[in-house]
Amino acid sequence: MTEIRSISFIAMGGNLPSPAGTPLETLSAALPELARRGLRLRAVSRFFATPCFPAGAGPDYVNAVIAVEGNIPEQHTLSVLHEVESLFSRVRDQRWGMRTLDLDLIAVGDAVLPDSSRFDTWRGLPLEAQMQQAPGELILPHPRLQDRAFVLVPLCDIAPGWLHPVLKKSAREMLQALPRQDVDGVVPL
Ligand code: A4P
Ligand code: MG
Repeated sequence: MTEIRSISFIAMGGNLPSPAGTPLETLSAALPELARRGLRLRAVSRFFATPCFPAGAGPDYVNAVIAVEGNIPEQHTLSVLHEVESLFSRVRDQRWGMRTLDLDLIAVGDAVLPDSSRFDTWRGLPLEAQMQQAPGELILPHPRLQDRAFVLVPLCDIAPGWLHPVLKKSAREMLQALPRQDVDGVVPL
């Protein structure tokens, strides 16, 4: 049976225009679409301009993080995210390629999925392999959240005290561990 968990965090990102407009307009337009599909938005971070990672691989992104409340199974949430990505013309061609809208599940309560050993495998994957391989199953928490200022800065906007269930560090502590220049590159819009 799928366990029920009550707070989820979703990271939003985009660096290409969509039919809704600029990345900022696309992310804004995605919020009511998520709500219309039953996700109860409890908090929305500010929107940030962030340098593309890897550097030089495309235009700057707009990123944000939202908190969603409710007892929705994570597979259902993921399918809602994919549906809303397609609504804004997301085409999956290149892994880590440019995109109109990327919606990633960052965490669902303190769930570790599919289990802690497979989570560790994905988290420990060298950068080269991460850029080639996409997991066929849901990995939670998102295996790269602790490395990314473009996730942690917005997350700290709405939930600085959220505790990573494996690393046992708060969002604020993970952010403080990042290089200063990564954090300074994330600029509120
Ligand atoms: N999947 C497994 N776990 C998850 C999860 N926790 N959340 C599966 C979402 N999806 C998850 O995802 C690939 C597969 O992972 C899916 O089948 C899903 O079921 P995808 O969204 O199709 O592929 P992707 O977007 O290329 O991969 P991913 O992992 O979302 O990419 P990243 O790592 O998020 O990188 N630079 C800046 N500044 N800002 C950004 O937002 N984003 C990326 C994308 C690169 N550079 C960026 C940004
Ligand atoms: Mg994604």
